[in-house]
Amino acid sequence: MALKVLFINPPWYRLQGLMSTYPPMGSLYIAAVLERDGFDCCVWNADYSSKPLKVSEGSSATTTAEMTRKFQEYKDLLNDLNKPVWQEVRTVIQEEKPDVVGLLCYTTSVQSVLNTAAIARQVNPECIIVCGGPHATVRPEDLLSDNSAVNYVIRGEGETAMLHFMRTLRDGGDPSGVPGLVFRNGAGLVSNERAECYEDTAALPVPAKHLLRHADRLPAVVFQPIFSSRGCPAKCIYCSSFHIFGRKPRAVPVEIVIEEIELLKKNFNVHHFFICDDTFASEREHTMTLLREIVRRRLNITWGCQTRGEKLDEDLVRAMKKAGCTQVSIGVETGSPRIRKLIKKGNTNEDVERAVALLKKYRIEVATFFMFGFPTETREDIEQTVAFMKKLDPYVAHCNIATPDPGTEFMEMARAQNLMPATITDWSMHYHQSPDMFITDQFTPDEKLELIAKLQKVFDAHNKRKARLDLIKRAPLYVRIIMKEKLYRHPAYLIGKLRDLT
Ligand code: B12
Ligand code: SF4
Repeated sequence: MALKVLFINPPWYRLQGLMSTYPPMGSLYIAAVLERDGFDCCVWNADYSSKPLKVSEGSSATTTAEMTRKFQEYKDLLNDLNKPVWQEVRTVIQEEKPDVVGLLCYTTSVQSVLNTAAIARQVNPECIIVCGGPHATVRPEDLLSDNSAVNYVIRGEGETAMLHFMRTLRDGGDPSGVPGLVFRNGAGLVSNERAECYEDTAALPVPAKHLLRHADRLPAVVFQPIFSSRGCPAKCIYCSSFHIFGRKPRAVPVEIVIEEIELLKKNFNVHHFFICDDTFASEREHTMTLLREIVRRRLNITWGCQTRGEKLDEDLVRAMKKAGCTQVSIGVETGSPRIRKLIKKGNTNEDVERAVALLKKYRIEVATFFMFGFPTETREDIEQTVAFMKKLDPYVAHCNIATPDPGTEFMEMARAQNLMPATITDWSMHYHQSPDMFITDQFTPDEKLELIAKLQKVFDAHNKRKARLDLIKRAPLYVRIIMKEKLYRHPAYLIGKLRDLT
């Protein structure tokens, strides 16, 4: 009998009364590789709900203040396994009956991963539990303490290592030689050397979205994310991405991206896509070829992407528009040139202004990310950032609290300035809406809370005004999208989206 693997993205937004539609793409890539080899796989995003919850994902900025307000509720849910969300985790594991449970672990979700593993162990004492993802890669020790139910961690890109691991289990062998594997051995941990990053991107599979649990009941928006490259050459001090993908951009061959788009159109009725590359157009020539191909094949799609200001020039933006681009997200982060230098953003305010102006010229919606609370950041720096946001006047402006994640230069800097403890055991407050972050030493604790609330209010007001105006101006377009994507079949999702405006 084929071994069954259940991949889970443990609940995190759900613990804050929100949901995320984004599927665990890493698990879907791995599941595609395993399926090809005869394994039975199911991928479950426990952060998606069919109930009408507000939708919090990259595109939703109005929920930021709400997440901060719900901090205590989040902590309570995290620590009480009798709550309905954990009962749901138990039920899904009971129904799917996996031999192997694969868990995606971010820094914020360590406790949620440990809870999910404990539940899986209760349901089936024999099952094998393996974790991967950004936090598991940098700090496997947090998941492999003596009382944890987790058996193994696989560091880095998981496709090849997980295949190797599963084949060994199938053959009744000992997986301890799998590259990137970390496991307990007596009092300590053994950590095998990682394999190189997937250099041959042509060998990467199309993510197996059909293996999502109840794929036929999910709205088209769940199927939107695709990738045209892995890896980002920039060195922003707060970013963890390089731990998984390295710094060398690796483009996915154009034919594979096109094949994936066609498949998603045909099988899941997707007409709008989100290209989630860390930095879209890192490899300009590859991107231009992809754009030309989308036009040549008359794919008739719309799409969004995320990139850096200096990557955009007029020829590229024109080609993006022609190929159906409707929305671009840019990591602006700050309006203060001093902070921009400190965080090694590697570009200037002028680069960002130029990019935003270009996108507006071609009527492409601009979403922007900002961060506050870096070490030494002063009131004046913050005022410069707010002024810059207003000057750019984007369609969406995300207000984030700068968060030092493990393995980043930002964490080292914070520790060197005594702004972060040397040892951290509870990672549950390490996220961009957490009132425990905002570590600059320029304010008293009360001033910080006041400032965070004020900033979130300014950004929320900006976003709601823009979204309401847009809804009025482009009502017929939204009706068309609802009809085309058959969103009327998912009223809970639509209500969740509309709740963002309240
Ligand atoms: C899209 C995205 C989101 C989406 C969806 C997240 C989701 N649920 O999947 C949204 C917007 C909801 C989101 C939210 C957040 N995100 Co985010 N996000 C991303 C982004 C841009 C792409 C994720 C992706 O699909 N990657 C592509 C896949 C193929 O890569 P992957 O997931 O890493 O998978 C590979 C390996 O990790 C491994 N692997 C993954 N899962 C598993 C499981 C097993 C069993 C095994 C063996 C291996 C394995 O193999 C995979 C294939 O090679 C990444 C940046 C990035 N480059 O990944 C940031 C990133 C993951 N996010 C990050 C952060 C900080 C957050 C937030 C904390 C932000 C916040 N609110 O404060 C939240 C946390 C949400 C949560 N659930 O805990 C950080 C994570 C840092 C960290 N140390 O954890 C990243 C790396 C960004 C960065 N530049 O630093 N995010
Ligand atoms: S541009 Fe984005 S992905 Fe690249 S290093 Fe900076 S934050 Fe990370």
